[in-house]
Amino acid sequence: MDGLSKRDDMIVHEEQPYNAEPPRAALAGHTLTPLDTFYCRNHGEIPRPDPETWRLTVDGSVRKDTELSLSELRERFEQHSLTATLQCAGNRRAGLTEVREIPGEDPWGPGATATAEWTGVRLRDVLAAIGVDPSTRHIAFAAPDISDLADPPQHFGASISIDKAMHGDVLLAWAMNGRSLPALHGAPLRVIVPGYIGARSVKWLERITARKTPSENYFQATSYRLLPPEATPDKAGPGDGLSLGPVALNSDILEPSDRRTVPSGPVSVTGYAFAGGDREVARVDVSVDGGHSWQQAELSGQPNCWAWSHWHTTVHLDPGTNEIVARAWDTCAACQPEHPGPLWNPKGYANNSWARVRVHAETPSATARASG
Ligand SMILES: Nc1nc2c(c(=O)[nH]1)N[C@H]1C(S)=C(S)[C@@H](COP(=O)(O)O)O[C@H]1N2
Ligand SMILES: [Mo]
Repeated sequence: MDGLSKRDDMIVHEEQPYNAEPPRAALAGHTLTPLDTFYCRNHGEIPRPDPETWRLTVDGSVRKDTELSLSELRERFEQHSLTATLQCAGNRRAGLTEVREIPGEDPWGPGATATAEWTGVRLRDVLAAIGVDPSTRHIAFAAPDISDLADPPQHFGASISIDKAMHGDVLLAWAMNGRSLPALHGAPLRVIVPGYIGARSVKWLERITARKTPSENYFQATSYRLLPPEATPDKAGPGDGLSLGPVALNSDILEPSDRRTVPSGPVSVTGYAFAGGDREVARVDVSVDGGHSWQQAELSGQPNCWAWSHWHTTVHLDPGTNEIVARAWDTCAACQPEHPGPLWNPKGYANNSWARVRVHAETPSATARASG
């Protein structure tokens, strides 16, 4: 698919447009997610701009409207690489769907997040070279893919504040894990807004606009906003609810998988934790008694504040059904909330409740008999 095939065991939420996440265990063991395992979130048909004729337009409150080709971007600006985690606002929505149904939204599991090393140029350098008016408060991004979630259908877009845009780690990226960006992930150029919900990292970027107000695009003004539980999404209009930007502290368990049978006794547990924003993961606790007692997991360490940390510990499981739970703490000493219930919202965003998997532990002899 588009010169990039995804692994066979992807959990496909939609074929058209392609929306898929890997099974949780596939994310375990690597800080950088292999390209065939990286989740994919699309709202319209995948565009295929011709990199030769493609141009990036920079307009709005700038000194002079400017068009840049890929080679001009490469030649005029210093190249910058950065490891950053992308996390969809709908990551772990399935936990909210269990609380109450969420019509029209796919029940994403914990795999709508992944990490890559992105290479490109700094948005800041491009804006500085073109000259942005001091009245500018927001930088908007636009892409050519059309989504019929908006009525009438609209192209995908987003915006971030000028302060975030001027952070040297916001990238216009053409490469991912050392390979040119696959079509599915936004070739020839995408934005990477580290620490923010994935929706702000606009793929197939074709226009950057300096503005006094946030983008009026459906995906900035209406969607990707957290509505109060009693709101009806169909009736929500531009500006309703909370705009989502920095990701909230989150974690999940990657191994063992949910509903797996494991030998009783010592069982290795791994997972990821992502602090979001520019915070870092400070600690991860794991419990096998519903949170009465906890043990601390070993953190692999984050490459930087924009990336997840993997973690690992060994728990002791008695024969029978066990629930393993995990919770992360960040450098603000914030902890994940225990239950998804109070977090429920009509579009199913930002579920960062404790991670839980249920596993069945069998005495090793029973397991050997079963598999022998
Ligand atoms: N042009 C465009 N950019 C987009 C999207 C999209 O549908 N169209 N989806 C966004 C969302 S919601 C997420 S979570 C990330 C997913 O990036 P990925 O598909 O490369 O994993 O892309 C973002 N950028
Ligand atoms: Mo997303």
